[in-house]
Amino acid sequence: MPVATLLPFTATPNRKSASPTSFRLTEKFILLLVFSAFITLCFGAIFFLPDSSKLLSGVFFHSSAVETNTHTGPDSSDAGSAGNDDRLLAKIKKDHEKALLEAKDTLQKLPDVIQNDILADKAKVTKESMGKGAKDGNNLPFIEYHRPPGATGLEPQDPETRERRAKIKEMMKHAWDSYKQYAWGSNELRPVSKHGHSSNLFGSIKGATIVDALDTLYIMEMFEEFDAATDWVEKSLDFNVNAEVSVFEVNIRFVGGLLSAYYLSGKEVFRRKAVELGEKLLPAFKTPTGIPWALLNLKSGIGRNWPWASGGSSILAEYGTLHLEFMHLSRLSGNSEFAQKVMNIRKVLNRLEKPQGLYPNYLNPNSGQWGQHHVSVGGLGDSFYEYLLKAWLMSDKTDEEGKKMYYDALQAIETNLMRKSTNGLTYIAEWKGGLLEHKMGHLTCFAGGMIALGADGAPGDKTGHQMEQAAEIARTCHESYARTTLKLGPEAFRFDGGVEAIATRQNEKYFILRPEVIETYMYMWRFTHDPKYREWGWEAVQALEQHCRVDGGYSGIRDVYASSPNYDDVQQSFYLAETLKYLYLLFSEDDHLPFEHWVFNTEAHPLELLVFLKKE
Ligand code: DMJ
Repeated sequence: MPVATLLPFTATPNRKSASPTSFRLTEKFILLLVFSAFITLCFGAIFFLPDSSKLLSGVFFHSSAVETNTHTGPDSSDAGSAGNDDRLLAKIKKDHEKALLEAKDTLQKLPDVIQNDILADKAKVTKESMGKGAKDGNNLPFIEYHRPPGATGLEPQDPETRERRAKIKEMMKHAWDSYKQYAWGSNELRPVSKHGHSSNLFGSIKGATIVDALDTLYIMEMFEEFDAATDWVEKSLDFNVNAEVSVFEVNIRFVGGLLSAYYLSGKEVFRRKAVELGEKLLPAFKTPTGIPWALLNLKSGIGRNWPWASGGSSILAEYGTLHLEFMHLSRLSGNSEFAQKVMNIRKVLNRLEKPQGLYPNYLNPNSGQWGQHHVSVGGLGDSFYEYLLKAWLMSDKTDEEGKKMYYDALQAIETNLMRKSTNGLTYIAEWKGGLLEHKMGHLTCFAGGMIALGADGAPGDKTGHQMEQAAEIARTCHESYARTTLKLGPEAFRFDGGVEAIATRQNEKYFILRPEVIETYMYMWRFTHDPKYREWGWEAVQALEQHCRVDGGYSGIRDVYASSPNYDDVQQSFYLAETLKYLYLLFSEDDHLPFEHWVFNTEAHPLELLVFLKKE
């Protein structure tokens, strides 16, 4: 068919040749109009094709859901796919509108609200995934770990201090290596007979020395040893035991040790283990008053008190020394029960009448009444006072109740228990039903450090006065060492019968590597920088080396007045947790575990101030 028949309006019958150039102008114009109308029609038709939405969605919203539905769904027949595509397109449109609205909302929020939302979402995801995969059932919330300041310290500038600090690290190495060699996995080491030892305080829980020493290894940068200890905790630390433990001892050494190891290293295993153990201790609070039992069977959850404690009483220094650890457990587990339990202890105490403002050491958990009126800042009472002050400091000074209880108690102690000897030594006596026993325990010597730590916040301009008291207690405790033959302090010393700062009873002459005197030197050094505190600490180091160091570690001694040591054959776990740590810090710079960021639990385990943990 000739082209001309197809173009009726442009063809001219009389023309021999039909070349396009020979068209007239109007014909050209009409041809152009028809052609452009055709092109427009074709282009427009693309948008009416049934598959156009698919084409567009493929380009702009690559979605697997779209692909799945369009290719494999039950509606994939030609007839159904158009309707399906429309539904998908509508859904995509709706999702995008929702996302836009959410983005708009988010942009209107304050940055920390946005951050909190993100953290809550993360926590939810972690919790869900842990719920699926956790082995030990601890569903812990997500916590972003920040490396805290002063976890390790710089070398001291002064060469002598540097050398002394290095010596203390060598002592730690000897204590640790000996434990590792002869008693690995046991609670403590028998350094003379060279085997393991366990007191009944920990039931059949094992590894007290490992857990107690973790943070000391870390701050001394003994990382190889720290890793070996971590590995043991991961694989062998087991709280699923059918045994009775001391709630207080397990809390201060195990829970405290694990918490510090977590804060220093950020390793989740320590947080998990601390919370797991904390949960196992909770049944101890099942008493009519909520004042916990001293002893608890970890399997049955049955508690009881020491048979010797006044009429079945719980003990002030035990139930009063859970606060710091339990506040941290609530923080790290997201379970407020821990905090509620220890806050309730305060409630019970605040309802009670206190004789002369003093806290008796015994309290019956059934009746909520005091037992025997024995008051002491040493054994049975000591760390209760310490935890009131430290709870206030740890709360960034917001815990006004803790603050008031501490300073009121200290005032009552000053009035009723603190005395000066004939030759001017300040000491803290014990109070029995209104009568003073002029005896001071080695344990009481921690009070110098505590009073110095609290002096800055003392009400009524008493800061200077309390610093003087702290310095005097440090001097008295130093005298208790200086007046012995072996230059190590006795368990208790007296100020009666013509003696001052000397043990007079045979059963008070022993030294079991306790830390309290050195602890006070460390605090006094930090607050005053008086070189005598480092000198006194160094005297103790020399005595420890000379009389307590043996081939298989360090041993306590039975009589500090004897001419040569008679070993008790126990290397206490607190020697590594406290004594050596406080010595190391005494010869370190102040920015190593700075007080602005850390408080030490009563076993010298550093815990961060809670305010720094809120920042995530
Ligand atoms: C430690 O376990 C703790 O310091 C506790 O508060 C009292 N005594 C020992 C060390 O002497």
